[in-house]
Amino acid sequence: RPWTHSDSVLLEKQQQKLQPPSMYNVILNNDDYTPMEFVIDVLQKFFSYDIERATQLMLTVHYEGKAVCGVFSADVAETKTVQVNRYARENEHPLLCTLERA
Ligand code: TYC
Repeated sequence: RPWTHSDSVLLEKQQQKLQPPSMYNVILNNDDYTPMEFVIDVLQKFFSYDIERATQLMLTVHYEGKAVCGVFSADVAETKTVQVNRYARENEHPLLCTLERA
């Protein structure tokens, strides 16, 4: 049977399945009001940092304006971002977590 356009569409779909998922940077952004202790707590709670690394990363955000706190697949990155922003709002802090394509 001759090779058709829909054959090449199918082949392309098959090949896409073999590609690794696109990855996303989860970014923590500085602000003037969120307590340092709260940011350290967030990094331990949602990103499994130990207290030393959490403190170091919090200070990087504080002095540099932002930092990548993790690189995850789209689903995980989106979930973590929503969870962090919800937790910050519940505790009435302006802390902002955002996403960017890695
Ligand atoms: N800049 C904040 C302060 O001085 C601390 C802070 C750090 C806030 C990191 C947000 O993502 C952040 N209390």
